[in-house]
Amino acid sequence: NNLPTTASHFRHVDAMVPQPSAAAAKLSQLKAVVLGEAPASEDDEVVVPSHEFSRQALVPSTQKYLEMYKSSIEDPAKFWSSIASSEFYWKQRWGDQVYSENLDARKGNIKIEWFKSGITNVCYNCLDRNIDAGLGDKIAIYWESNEPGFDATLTYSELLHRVCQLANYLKSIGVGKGDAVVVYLPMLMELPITMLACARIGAVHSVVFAGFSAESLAQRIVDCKPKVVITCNAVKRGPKTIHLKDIVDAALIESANNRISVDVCLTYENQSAQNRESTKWEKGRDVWWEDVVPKFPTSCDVEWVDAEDPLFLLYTSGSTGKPKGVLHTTGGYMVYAATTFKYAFDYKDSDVYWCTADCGWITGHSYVTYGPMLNGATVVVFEGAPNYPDPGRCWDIVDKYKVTIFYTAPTLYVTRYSRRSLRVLGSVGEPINPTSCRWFFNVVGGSSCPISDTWWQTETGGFMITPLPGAWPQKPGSATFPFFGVQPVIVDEKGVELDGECNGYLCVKSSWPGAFRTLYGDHERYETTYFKPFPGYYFTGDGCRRDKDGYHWLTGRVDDVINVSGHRIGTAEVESALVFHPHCAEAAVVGVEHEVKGQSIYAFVTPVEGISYSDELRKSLILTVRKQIGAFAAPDKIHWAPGLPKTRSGKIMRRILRKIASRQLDELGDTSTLADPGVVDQLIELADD
Ligand code: 6R9
Repeated sequence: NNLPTTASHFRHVDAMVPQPSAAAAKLSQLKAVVLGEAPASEDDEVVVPSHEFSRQALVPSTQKYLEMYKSSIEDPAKFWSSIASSEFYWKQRWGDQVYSENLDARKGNIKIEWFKSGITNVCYNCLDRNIDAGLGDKIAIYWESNEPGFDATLTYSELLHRVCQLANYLKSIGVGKGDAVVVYLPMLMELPITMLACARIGAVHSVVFAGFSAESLAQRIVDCKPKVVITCNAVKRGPKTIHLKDIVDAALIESANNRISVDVCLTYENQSAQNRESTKWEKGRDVWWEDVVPKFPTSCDVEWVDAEDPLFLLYTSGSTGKPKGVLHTTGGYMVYAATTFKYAFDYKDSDVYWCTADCGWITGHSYVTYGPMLNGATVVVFEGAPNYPDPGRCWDIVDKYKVTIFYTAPTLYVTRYSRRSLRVLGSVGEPINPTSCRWFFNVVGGSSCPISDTWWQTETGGFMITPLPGAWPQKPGSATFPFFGVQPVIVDEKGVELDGECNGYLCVKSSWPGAFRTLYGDHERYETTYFKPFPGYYFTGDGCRRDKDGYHWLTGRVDDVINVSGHRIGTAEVESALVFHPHCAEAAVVGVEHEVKGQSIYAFVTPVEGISYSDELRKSLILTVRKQIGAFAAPDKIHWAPGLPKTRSGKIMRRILRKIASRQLDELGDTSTLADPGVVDQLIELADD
């Protein structure tokens, strides 16, 4: 019997429910929040949803949340199958078992399956099903170009036609069920179109964020061996033009050196950035999208797939060098992405929704493309940079499209515009500190929009700990409580579950439909990384604190992963990029707190013998990282290191490096176990500010 026991969990849940009188007492604190004042302790700052908001919300009260949550935990099979069957189209219903799971490596292979033997298609559910329900003429995508004043729209019917044309083209070149398709596109409409076209024919898309370098792209191509790579010639981001096709060309040369050749490079001609005459071209391999795709029919039969057939691969950083291919399957992901979207944003048919994430990250998969479109939502897709041509651009877009739900990373922007249309705000990617949260609430939301601080990961497929606006009094900076069906636990270093108020490692017991099923081609690494550290649990890699009222406060990664502006980067990845430089003997990378980016990358570098420190070397090291990974992973700081603090067994003591990087020199702790304690003094001397 896989059913988790709920008794101990509900001790917290019951403790979580604020008593009505307590909630009323907190109202005076609400006033303080609106006025922008912070109470003495962040744990005591409570924002009660407005009566008006709660009244119309899908989950209008704490009580209702608890009812639904309880039923989702007590009988996950019933809870999820009732949603799956009432809100989605299945060609054939799943078998007797709604789900089966083993999260305990001691009992055999880790396995998670949901809706197995159910036959469906995610693209059909996003488009055909909604069109059949009368949404054909509803706007699916408002596309806003990098340049203000250039835009385009697609209705659901138009989107379906475009998707079918591309799906038909892909079939014509032999792409079929289970084949990988690597997508290296910016935020053009063609990006969601490509994702949906792959889903329609059962192909597995692997979108690579178009800020990754040729080397990173090649690494992903070599790992998943696609038949086709889909890209565009160039894109403008802010004032800069980025020649994506050149990067793909270099990546394909690199892949060929690793004996992986790609037959077709389908290239969209993005005329606003570059014309085809000036685009380098390899005859026989390269094909212009505009020359072939529009010639194909606008309807295309759906490839019906099993709920456990793969939908997509998305590479993400871990604590070792090689990116991991996170694999999501069809049925569970579909149900989970759609349901989390609906409840966490309190979605209504009349909403206009904008998520600023790029489809190159999980947020763009679940909450630009799949979650919203499964709900038949109108989505804004923005090509450009949030501060171009000026810092007010985001608010221009909010006003232009009358955006009602705005989901973004908690980075501060200057504000000048009215945001009358906004109804719900969402935030993701990094801990949002109470000050930014207060700002987001007071200034952006006009003190009336609830904020959904959504905690989740590439691996989880969708929101895991998130406020349901309307249901819960919020605490700025806390992701609050688990979504339906999610059982978060906080464990100590021995893997013992902690009760009540506590601080420790965040794990999840029992599976949820959106969970990833494996790391592509490396199930063993899947088990080792996520399920072996705390046997019996999925380990998230994050630290978490639970306060006296049961609210969850994420405290950041506890492994060697850095979060820069919501982009996840492994320290090991940056280190291997640095040592790729012929003059770098050794490198150690840590994250330091950064006011705007959350964290920034700080690198300690030991040059090879005979090479001295110079500004030139510094610049060329940074350039190497940009080339190896991408500009977003470039270190903000290079700290010269004649030696690195290592234990006698040779392990770099990052704890000490983190303290040096953040200049907390009085907190270095015990350095006596180092092989050479003298290196610490050298490093402090070389700290140049
Ligand atoms: C969705 C996404 C996952 C890591 C995760 C955690 C951090 C995400 C957060 C948050 C605090 C939040 N993270 N949301 N930390 N509060 N609301 O970002 O996926 O790129 O895989 O990163 O991001 O550290 O483990 P991904």
